[in-house]
Amino acid sequence: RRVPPLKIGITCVSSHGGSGVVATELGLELATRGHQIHFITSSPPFRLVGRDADMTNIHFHEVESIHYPLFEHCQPYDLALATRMAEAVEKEGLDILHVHYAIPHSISAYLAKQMIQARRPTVSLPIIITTLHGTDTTLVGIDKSYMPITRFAIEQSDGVTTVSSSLRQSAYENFDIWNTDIEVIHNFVNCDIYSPRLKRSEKEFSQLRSLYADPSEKLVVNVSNFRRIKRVSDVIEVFARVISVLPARLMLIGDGPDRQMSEHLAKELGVFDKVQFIGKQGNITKLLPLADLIILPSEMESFGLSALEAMACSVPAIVTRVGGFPELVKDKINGVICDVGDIEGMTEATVDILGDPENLESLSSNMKTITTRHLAQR
Ligand code: GMT
Repeated sequence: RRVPPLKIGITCVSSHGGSGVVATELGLELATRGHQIHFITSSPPFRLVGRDADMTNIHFHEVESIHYPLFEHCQPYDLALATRMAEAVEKEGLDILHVHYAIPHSISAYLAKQMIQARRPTVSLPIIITTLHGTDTTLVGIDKSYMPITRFAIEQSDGVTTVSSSLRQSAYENFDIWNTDIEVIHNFVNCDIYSPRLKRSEKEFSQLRSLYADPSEKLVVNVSNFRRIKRVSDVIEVFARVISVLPARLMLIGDGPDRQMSEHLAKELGVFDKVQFIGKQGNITKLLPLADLIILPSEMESFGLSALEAMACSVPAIVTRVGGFPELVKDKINGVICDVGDIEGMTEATVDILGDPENLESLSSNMKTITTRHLAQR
């Protein structure tokens, strides 16, 4: 069904995180289909910066919040956002405000709508779509200081989506909103940019890979924001056991609060020279295809976008039995699912995959078919 061109405001966390990635990719895809996309964010979304894509239908509205000494501990960004949203709706005639994260984005959208209704009753009101990504529902949103307002924002939205069935269930349970219609729309990746050995010759591929591992070594990867919940230390523990069995290197992409502790652990376990902490990277689509395996041992993951990104590059994933992971990874078919903290289980799975070329090949090819099917259904 062809949808007439719409004017869509998109708000997301622009500095980091899978939710911003999904929001950006959605905006880009909608723009290529002729819709006018208006990002209303504090800065241009990080995946948009330097992206070689057609920006014809993409617009950006920067949310500037003042830094006033009186608000030393609480710059009221959500109010500045509501103001900018209302302006964008009035000026551009936006049909939809699609917000990623209930807190604070959904609340700002609600306020914007109220402002327009009160001041400009002739302006048609936008539809508010809220996409829940996880932390807003499973952690911050259920903190008692935010719970009632988050529930209110979800209930006031015209449409609510979650990135996995597991997250929908948590939203129903945590907020007791059983009468709210929540649609599950799984995260997705753009297979034109996430693909095995992306448009690169064997020579170019080997050259790039040699920066991170020797040809005789397997390359294991983890992508995270180094928050405690990501359990990067488990990856290092597993890796330290694995290299006593087979030659390998570990590439840790990302940065955050646990990075120092992780570096310390790698030193303590005597594997620091085999672990590369490469920080935040803009060229993740080039790095992921270099890996043989991704390990994501998170304590919670409403979806686990990094697993899907790696899988789209034919890299099998070892993940934990939490949140949305089991909706993406099929145990022993396109990856392996272990319990949280099961270092021995993850080590065994890693050795089984990396030490057996046939197993690795079979997981990779199964995964490609399943992932492609999963994406094509969207
Ligand atoms: O996991 C984070 O710390 C970042 C957060 C975000 O804002 O991107 O991730 C959440 O949303 C992603 C995109 O939908 C999901 O892939 C992640 O699983 C989810 N994180 C958690 O549920 C902890």
